[in-house]
Amino acid sequence: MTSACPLDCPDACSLDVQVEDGRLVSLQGNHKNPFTQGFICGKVRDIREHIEGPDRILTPLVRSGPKGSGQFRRAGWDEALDIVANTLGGIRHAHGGESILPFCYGGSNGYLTQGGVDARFFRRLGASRLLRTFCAAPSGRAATGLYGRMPGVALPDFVHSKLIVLWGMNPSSSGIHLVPIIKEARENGAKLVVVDPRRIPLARSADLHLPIRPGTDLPVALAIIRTLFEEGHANWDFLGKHTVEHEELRRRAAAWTLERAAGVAGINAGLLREFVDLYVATNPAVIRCGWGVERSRTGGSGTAAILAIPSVAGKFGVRGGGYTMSNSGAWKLDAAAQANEPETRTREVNMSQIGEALLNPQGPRIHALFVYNANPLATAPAQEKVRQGFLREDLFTVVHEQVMTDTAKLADVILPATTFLEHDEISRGYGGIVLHDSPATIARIGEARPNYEVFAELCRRMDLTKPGDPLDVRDLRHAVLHSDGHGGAREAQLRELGVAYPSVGPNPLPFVDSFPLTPDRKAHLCPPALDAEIPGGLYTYAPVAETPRYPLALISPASSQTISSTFGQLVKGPVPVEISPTDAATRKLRTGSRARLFNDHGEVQATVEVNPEIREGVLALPKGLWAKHTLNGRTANALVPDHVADLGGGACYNDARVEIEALPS
Ligand SMILES: Nc1nc2c(c(=O)[nH]1)N[C@H]1C(S)=C(S)[C@@H](COP(=O)(O)OP(=O)(O)OC[C@H]3O[C@@H](n4cnc5c(=O)[nH]c(N)nc54)[C@H](O)[C@@H]3O)O[C@H]1N2
Ligand SMILES: Nc1nc2c(c(=O)[nH]1)N[C@H]1C(S)=C(S)[C@@H](COP(=O)(O)OP(=O)(O)OC[C@H]3O[C@@H](n4cnc5c(=O)[nH]c(N)nc54)[C@H](O)[C@@H]3O)O[C@H]1N2
Ligand code: SF4
Ligand SMILES: [Mo]
Repeated sequence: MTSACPLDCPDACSLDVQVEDGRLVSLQGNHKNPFTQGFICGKVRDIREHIEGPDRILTPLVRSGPKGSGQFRRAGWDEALDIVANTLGGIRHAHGGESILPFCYGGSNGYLTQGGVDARFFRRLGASRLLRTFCAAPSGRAATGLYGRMPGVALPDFVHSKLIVLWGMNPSSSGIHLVPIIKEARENGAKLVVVDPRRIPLARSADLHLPIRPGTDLPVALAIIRTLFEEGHANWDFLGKHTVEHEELRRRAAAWTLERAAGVAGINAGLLREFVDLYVATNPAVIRCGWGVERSRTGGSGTAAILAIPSVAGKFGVRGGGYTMSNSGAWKLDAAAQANEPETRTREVNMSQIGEALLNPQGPRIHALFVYNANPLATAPAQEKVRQGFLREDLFTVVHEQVMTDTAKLADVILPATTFLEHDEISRGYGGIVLHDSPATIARIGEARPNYEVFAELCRRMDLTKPGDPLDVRDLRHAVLHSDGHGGAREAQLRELGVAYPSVGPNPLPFVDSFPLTPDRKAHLCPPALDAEIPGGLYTYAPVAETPRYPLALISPASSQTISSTFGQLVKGPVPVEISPTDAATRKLRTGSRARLFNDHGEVQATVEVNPEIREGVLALPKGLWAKHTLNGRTANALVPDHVADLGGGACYNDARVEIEALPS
């Protein structure tokens, strides 16, 4: 049988699933999605350990001990749903709908498991709305403001590039199907540049590596833009025809010489000069902008400035030229078509500040939290506040989950969730441009149920169902696939090819086949809407304070062993914090030492790994760790502040500034 991987990964692999008596035997990649080339990552190849493993939640569970004790008793679905419906009903009656908050993020990128029946339920409850900002909020705002989320260079088209720039993106972990494409391009003579505080695997053989300090992308990108303008390499023909506001961008970049930016970024100005010379001289040139850039105070402006570079230099219009960020803008499908209920105007809560919202709310106090598709104890900033918030005695917490996560352990009621092989799903890639329609392939484990069934049942129990609501999964699927008016052709394509493509096809050429989805179809290089969002305006650099007390920047990049925190239960601990040889020597740390990392937000105790691939002044502890992966049950997020980025209210995971010292042995 065939399926597709809907996890929060750009690639969206197509899969062959071997099943016996409803049980998964094995899983491998197939070629239905040509971009994923028939291979998949190790995590999903081994997904049976997740599906059938000892941490799987098999039945509903109701808390039987003190909050956070991890003591639960088994319950039937009827009893558990009655508790949820009655408690939510009571809270709504006593405190109003806005005292209830749904909490969901990247559990899967599927259209059937998020934003559909769940939206119907929470809209009709009058619940608070969640601002979904863990990821892609600043970069999404930047890409929308500048290019209206036009799809960028299709990843397979990187084979045509002669210069590939990986900027805050590490495909070897977080989007592996780009790696062979880069290899092929390089065999055809392409040069590779990496802009990353770490010497990522692809940087080892790159032509140029700019190991910039975290959070300094904005000055670096502005200095490149300034140099292009000042040295006669701006493409006025392209700028005049396809962009507006380029004069304003030029003005705002004017103060950033290569030397000044290099000073802020902590690199040799000669490296920046080499980059500009290579970029000017090489065509086609593509910048693959990753999500490492956006996760800091000026990450929105930083991403916007990076995305503006190919416009200034006029790099579009040829295959393999331009930029790629997220390609999800290629799709106009709407999960909310399943909701059959318009959006409400209730209070918004930024998920990246959930701890603060639970402890010191603006507006009505949150009395109930319904977590699904997320593991905030592992993934939200300000972990200490999040934990304190979840431990509030007067908070009612429901967690719908597949496995016993750190978050599930703090629930009052746990509901068992199916995995994507056990339920129907529609999903799309945000790297490769492709859509999958994948019915369940294996039998459900234990009493697990999919999101769309749980929320439909809760609607029924709370009298929130209306005539005309799509209820059956076939109707839900139909609502999504037809939500943009092209459903007929799409269904035909799915039948013929096993996948579907948007009307522009899988490899649209920016500024030839597709244009910015802005009202005038031009790129807006300093859009007023973004400008208004930032005190001081777009492209204002405001560095994170590096105090003598906390001189090190802690970053938390994606690891090849998990997808965010998904599959974390399978990762053996402890997971070490990586440190440069210089910083380790100053602090008398060696590989295997035990250390404490600390700042005013919290403390993490971890083992140490000295790593020459990491630049001085930077520590790395992967994102998605669980409590069990460190020595004191805290992870990088215990040190991450909960201030938000300049655009989109995004989390600033890479703004953690810390000190590290050896633990007494
Ligand atoms: N295996 C695996 N794959 C994944 C994921 C996963 O967790 N595991 N997560 C998925 C998700 S949700 C996402 S959003 C993507 C993320 O995938 P990526 O875009 O690759 O993002 P990160 O791993 O967060 O960071 C990428 C790189 O940015 C660098 N970096 C950190 N701070 C800065 C900075 O200030 N400037 C610059 N230039 N670089 C910086 C890091 O060292 C890292 O190498 O991957 C997806 N794919
Ligand atoms: N320190 C630090 N933290 C980070 C980041 C960072 O760079 N640094 N990156 C952030 C990024 S990029 C992202 S995208 C977020 C992701 O943060 P989260 O959205 O919390 O993602 P996951 O940790 O993958 O948790 C998803 C959970 O959903 C469950 N799940 C999967 N499918 C289903 C389903 O169909 N139904 C239900 N009910 N549950 C399901 C999975 O079992 C898993 O436990 O993390 C962020 N956290
Ligand atoms: S996580 Fe990414 S690489 Fe792994 S199977 Fe899913 S789509 Fe493919
Ligand atoms: Mo993400």
